[in-house]
Amino acid sequence: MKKVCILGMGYIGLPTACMLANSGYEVIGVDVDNDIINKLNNGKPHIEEPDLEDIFLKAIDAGKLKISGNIEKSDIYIITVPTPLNKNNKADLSYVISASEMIKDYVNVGNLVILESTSPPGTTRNLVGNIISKRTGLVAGKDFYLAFCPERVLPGKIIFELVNNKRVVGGINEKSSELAKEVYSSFVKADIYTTTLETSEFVKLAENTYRDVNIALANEFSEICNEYNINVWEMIKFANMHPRVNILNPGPGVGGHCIAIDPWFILENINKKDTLIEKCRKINNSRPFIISERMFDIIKDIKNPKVTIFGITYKENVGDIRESPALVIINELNKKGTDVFVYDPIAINYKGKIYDIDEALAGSDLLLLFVGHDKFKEINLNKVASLMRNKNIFDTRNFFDKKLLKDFGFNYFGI
Ligand code: SAJ
Repeated sequence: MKKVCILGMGYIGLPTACMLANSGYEVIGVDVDNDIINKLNNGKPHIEEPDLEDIFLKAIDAGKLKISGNIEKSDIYIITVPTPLNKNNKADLSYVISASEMIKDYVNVGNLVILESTSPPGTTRNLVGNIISKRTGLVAGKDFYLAFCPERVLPGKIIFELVNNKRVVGGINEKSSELAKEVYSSFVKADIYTTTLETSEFVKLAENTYRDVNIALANEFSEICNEYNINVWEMIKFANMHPRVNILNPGPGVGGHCIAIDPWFILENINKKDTLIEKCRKINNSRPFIISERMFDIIKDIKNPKVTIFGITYKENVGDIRESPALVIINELNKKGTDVFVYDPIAINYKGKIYDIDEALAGSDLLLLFVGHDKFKEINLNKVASLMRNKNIFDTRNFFDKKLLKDFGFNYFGI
């Protein structure tokens, strides 16, 4: 039985470790965070994700998955650590470097090393590969095998998509690609395609950049439609009836740890200036400021206004608030000394206060809907209307039924 060591027990590492452990591998999941290790060793995943707890407990109970702070000698090493963006819009590869440093003393002839963390093209070869080769004297592709295997899973559907999404894996040579493919074939039901290291690194970035550019176009359409007095949502709905058109939705900005970050990685080491990709990033980054200006316009004549924000996560129905555009708006409101009351029944790790719905709405002058969690569908609009001082609703997601809101006496504002 082959042994796999996975570094980084986060959103990707932990589910992947469980999958491999339940598919016949002996897996050791390593993390540098003692809180995460303790939680996992107490039988509780630290991530909320459908079905994760079940597959985690199955792997632990079968004795196939072990969680630890230390590396163990293995046949396969998989790096799934974060690659955040630094202040200069460059990839912070410090976690990839330290993970490579951690395994470099263990990698032996015939082993396979896989990088799964989203990274700028060239990272697997020039960073991971070089750190190991320099230390061990082993040549990548000859003495040990090296591959990049990006994931494509959607938060909220991670377990389902890990099994059912097609994958593209890139090796430093054909043998590396084939060995990496074999690892993922143990639990992936969809096709797995092989290519070069740098192509697979770029494919991952291109996917998220495509989405970012598409959303930027939708956001630009929304600005232009405002000038023409056209409802952008209706316009997009009709345009998407064309068999080859699929415009995404405008909104209050693009958040999360993927789409708002990955396009910058493409631009990191290139000479080309003035790219479409950068312009689109800027359009999407400007959204919370545009929404905030409109919001101040709605409440400009109200003395000491109280604003209620519904939903502060980076998107609907997830608890993650990383890079959420809502945090930008809250900051803008705080800067202007406006009272902000947040209501979000599923957000986790928010440093500010989250109120219950009645407290958040009592005497409010504006309800700003930032993300449309399914839970908000159960809200009693009659009660909302009775609690608010001024019945203004600014719906940035086209979530509410505009006509219904008007029937309840609300002033409706959309994008
Ligand atoms: N958003 C819009 N309009 C839309 C769609 C999304 O404004 O029409 C906003 C969302 O509100 C959110 C952000 O964009 O703030 C990103 O949301 P998302 O659902 O598009 O993407 P993520 O970040 O949750 O997951 C993406 C996925 N990539 C693609 O769909 C190409 C996922 O498959 C990737 O695995 C993930 O990034 C990742 O880890 O890279």
